[in-house]
Amino acid sequence: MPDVRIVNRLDVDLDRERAELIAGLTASPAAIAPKYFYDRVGCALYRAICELPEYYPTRTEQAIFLRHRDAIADAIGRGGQFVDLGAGDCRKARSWLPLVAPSRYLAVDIAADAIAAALATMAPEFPEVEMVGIVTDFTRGLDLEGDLATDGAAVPATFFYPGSSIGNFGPAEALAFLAAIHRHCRAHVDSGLLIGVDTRKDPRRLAAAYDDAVGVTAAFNRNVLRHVNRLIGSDFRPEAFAHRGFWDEAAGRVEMHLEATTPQTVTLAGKARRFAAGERIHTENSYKYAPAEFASLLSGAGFRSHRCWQDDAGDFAVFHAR
Ligand code: AVJ
Repeated sequence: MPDVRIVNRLDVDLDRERAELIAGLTASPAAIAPKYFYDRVGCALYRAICELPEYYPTRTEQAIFLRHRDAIADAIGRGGQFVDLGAGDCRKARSWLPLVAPSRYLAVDIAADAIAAALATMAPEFPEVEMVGIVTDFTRGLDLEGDLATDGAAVPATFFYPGSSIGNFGPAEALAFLAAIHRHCRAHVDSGLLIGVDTRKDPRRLAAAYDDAVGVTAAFNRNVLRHVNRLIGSDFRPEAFAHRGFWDEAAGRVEMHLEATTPQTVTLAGKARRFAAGERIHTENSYKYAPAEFASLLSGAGFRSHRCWQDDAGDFAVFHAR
């Protein structure tokens, strides 16, 4: 059996997670952090979203990766450690491993089941790669220093953050997160960041990508309430909330909300929480950046140089920064 190790750091935080969820739902406006989308059903619905005609980011990023794979692989270099932030089913990283040939692969994600299953199938395919899974919520702060290998000297690391997941952070938090990655890169010479970023574009396309015609995104959004019910023992009725997904030009972000369709009372931690008809729970922000805007975020975070690859339409951007 090849070497797979899973470190779970999430269990210790369960009480704090529950307290934060309850506080967010009691507040007005109410909010749920987007990390709660990804229970088993949520992961399956997100995979379905990625197949939707309206949801261009995944397939556009994939096309950029395919078209520029040699140039990107050259920028990354071979060997070292490949750190997959938000690895999920590890599908995206899997296609890079043969090109990048790392000595270690670190899959970091909040979804324990997903990375355990993925690493178990990947390990025999890459017997020469040490496989490590780290179950943690890195949106709270990225601290992987103890997990990165040092062979006497620091081993270079490539941080892989695809899919425009960076869009869930606001610009200030994104800057802080990128700066944390940059600090890791500085501590390990020859390290870098490979990141996918969704770009600003026609507002109608942005809105459609988050409010698709067959309602997969609506199901994904509503499903968060079932997950929350299991986590805190609340009694939300997902069917009593309508999906809202829209582009806010001034804020430069897509917002998703769940809107109560009727006045209703939910029991939360033993207390009644009233929702008026039309009252919303904010579930996600998805920021979009012009490539130049994101490039200045990278330099603000301390990265001295970067390369950028895009599709012909400019719908998505892939950056390698060091
Ligand atoms: C996984 C955060 C990149 O913001 O586009 C997809 C999640 N939400 N449809 C995104 C999502 C609704 C997705 N990210």
